[in-house]
Amino acid sequence: MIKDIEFSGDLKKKFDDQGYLISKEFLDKKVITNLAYKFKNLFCGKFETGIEPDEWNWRQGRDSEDITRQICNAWKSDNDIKRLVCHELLGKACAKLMNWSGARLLQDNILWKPPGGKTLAYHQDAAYDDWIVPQTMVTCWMPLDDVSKEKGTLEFVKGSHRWGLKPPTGQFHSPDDYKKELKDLSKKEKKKIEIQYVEVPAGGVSFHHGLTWHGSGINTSLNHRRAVVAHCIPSNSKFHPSNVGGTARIYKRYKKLNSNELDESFFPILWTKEGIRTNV
Ligand SMILES: O=C(O)CCC(=O)C(=O)O
Repeated sequence: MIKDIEFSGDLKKKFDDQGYLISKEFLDKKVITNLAYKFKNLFCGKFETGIEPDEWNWRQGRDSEDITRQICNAWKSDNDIKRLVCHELLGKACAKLMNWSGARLLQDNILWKPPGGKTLAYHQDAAYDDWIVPQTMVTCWMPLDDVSKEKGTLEFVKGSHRWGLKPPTGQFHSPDDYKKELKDLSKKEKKKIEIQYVEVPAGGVSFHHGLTWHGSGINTSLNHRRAVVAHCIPSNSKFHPSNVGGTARIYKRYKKLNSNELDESFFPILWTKEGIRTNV
């Protein structure tokens, strides 16, 4: 289903230096076709498990056609998405890149940018998980279509994972200037911006560090741009005992009474070096 990428010294060093890694081959062709078909059902509200995803930011018939469509935690609603985002090799890749002893799924996203589909603002993923200790993350981004700059592919700022963590501000979905926060920051802190576009065939992959600045522009092509995303955290992460702002309002629903432990039913362990894994 997915390729076991060996993170040899060179690839690992590249990730450490750049804050991201891009590869042309990750998903099997069969998986791509099937998941692309599943996207339609999910955004129409047809959930094969009968369970609604945690966030559902675009609905067929309700929202404007040119918005980038997003669902968070589609794995709870669809078994094929679950098989992918909970895959052991995906967890292993994330853990190895981040020098963790294991990886757990914090959340998935499915993203569908239609022709003309609007921007997603530059941000750092780890800025959104201040309700987790340690506040860190790595993201595995898996396009189901060939992606390029003109399709509004994902883009990274090289080396920006060394700039420190900034709390999120501004509008995430469809801002007019999706680079505004990045430009403000680089001006204030005199940072050099070197952008890398993820340009790979369908079934490729990119991994990025939770501190890496990234975003995406308008899809100016006539074709759709779909991606499945897995956001992972260390397997031994806990809930922050007190932080409740932002997305914690949604995800702290899953906090047990008198415990900061993350429940595997909602935050499954994908891989650990001791061979521990949630039976999803
Ligand atoms: O696909 C995109 O345009 C944005 C994805 C993203 O922000 C992420 O995967 O962290």
